[in-house]
Formats: sequence, structure tokens, C-alpha cells
Amino acid sequence: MSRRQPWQRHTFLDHPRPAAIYSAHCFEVSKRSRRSNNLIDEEREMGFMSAITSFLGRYRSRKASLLVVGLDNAGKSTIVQYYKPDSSRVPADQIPPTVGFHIDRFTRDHVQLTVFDMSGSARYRDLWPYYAAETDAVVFVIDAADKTRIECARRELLDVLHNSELKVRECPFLFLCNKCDMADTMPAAEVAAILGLDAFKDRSWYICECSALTGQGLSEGMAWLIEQLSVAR
Ligand SMILES: Nc1nc2c(ncn2[C@@H]2O[C@H](COP(=O)(O)OP(=O)(O)OP(=O)(O)O)[C@@H](O)[C@H]2O)c(=O)[nH]1
Ligand SMILES: [Mg+2]
Repeated sequence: MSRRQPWQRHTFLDHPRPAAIYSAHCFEVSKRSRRSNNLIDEEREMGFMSAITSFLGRYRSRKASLLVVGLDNAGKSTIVQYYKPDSSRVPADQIPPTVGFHIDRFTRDHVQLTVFDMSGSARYRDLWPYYAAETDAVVFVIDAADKTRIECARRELLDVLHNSELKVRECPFLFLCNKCDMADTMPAAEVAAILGLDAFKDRSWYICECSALTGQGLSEGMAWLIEQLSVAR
């Protein structure tokens, strides 16, 4: 057998441990790995518990107020009624034009909502900034079939933004381009461009097409809003 040169590395097999030491070593290793397995289990449990806690925290009944604004006849009240539970919903053909404002309270996606459905009539628009002071989110409804008044809608949007607490306070804006069931309505991208939403850099906003009569797009819009309200807490 050729002798190893001194520079050649010795291996474990060159110096076998006595059986007792070797098994003690194995026991230590397995104890350590069991301890680390326990730690991993504990961490996993804690992760699971914190996931459940955050889930419950997130969806335990919470409260938020919404301000619903937009020109008269845009479909605000019809949209609010659509979001309500079936049992308390007023049928679309029995909703009168709003006078002043109307407050509705209902729970949607585990959030207790207080909804300020404002009149869009010119004589009541001055009320919007007052109710914007405390709101958690704004729903701005646009009649996507009414091309002649979209410029007016833009002015009212700027007005409520500049003459209210919203000027300094971040709060999410949901833009609903309503009446998309009708022919020749403006697509959301066109409405966004006219309203100048590109300039909305300091707040979160979302725009989608919807129909308060068919329900199209309304769940999508509300899902975004609820997510924003969750993030804000
Ligand atoms: N085709 C169509 N009609 C709609 C839609 N939403 C609302 N309308 C109709 O539009 C009209 C006005 O609806 P409202 O919900 O009263 O409008 P509003 O924005 O609350 O109006 P004010 O209370 O006056 O500010 C009603 O005749 C509704 O039936 C829609 O998605 N599609
Ligand atoms: Mg109304």
C-alpha cells in the first residue's frame, strides 16, 4: 500500500471514531435537527396563526363612509341601490331624483358602509365639498352616454377636489362610467383622458365601465374600493 504524502488530506475514514463517540455524535446531530424541526414547526404555526389573525382583522366588520357624487341623472342612486342587499333594494324604476342627499347604511364584503348619495343637480353640488371632509373614499359616477356634459363633470370633479379637504387628504377615487348597456357610450379610457386622470398622481384611483341596470362592472369597482379601504387601515 502506498503511503500518503503529508500534504494529502486525511479523511474521516483515516481516523474512525470509537463507536460510542460516533453514536453520541449522531445523537447530538439528531437532537439538534429535531430541535430545529420543532423550531420550523413553531414558526410555521406562528405564520399560520398570524395569517388567520390578519385575515380576521381584515374582514372583521369594519366601517367606512363613501361619498357618491356625479352629475344629475348619472345613475348614482341606481348604483347605490344595486350595491345594497336584495332585501332592502329599491327597484331601479322606482328611484326618484335625489333631493339634497340620501344616506344609506349596509354591509358589503364585510365592511359596514355609510353611503352619502349626493344629488347631482346644480343647486345641490355645493354640498359635495362639505361631505367630502370625512369620507373614506369617493365614488364619482359619469353618465358615459352623455357626451355633451362630460366637460361639466370634469369641472365639478376639479371643484370638489380643490374646494374640500380632499385637496390635502389622500383618499381613493372610484370612477364609474355608467350606462355602458346603452349604444355609443364613451369607453373608460376616453373618459379618463377627458377627466385628466393622468394628473391624479398623489392618490389611488380606478376607472371602469358599468351598468347599474345590468350590474356589469359594479362588483369589479367595489372589489377595488374594498381592497383600498383594507390597505388604508
Ligand atoms: N340605461 C341605463 N339607465 C340607467 C343606468 N343607471 C341609471 N339609469 C337611469 O338613469 C336615470 C337616473 O338615475 P339615478 O340613479 O336617479 O341618477 P342620479 O345620478 O342619482 O341622479 P340625481 O339623484 O338627480 O343626482 C334613471 O332613469 C335610471 O333608471 C344604467 O346603467 N343604464
Ligand atoms: Mg340620485
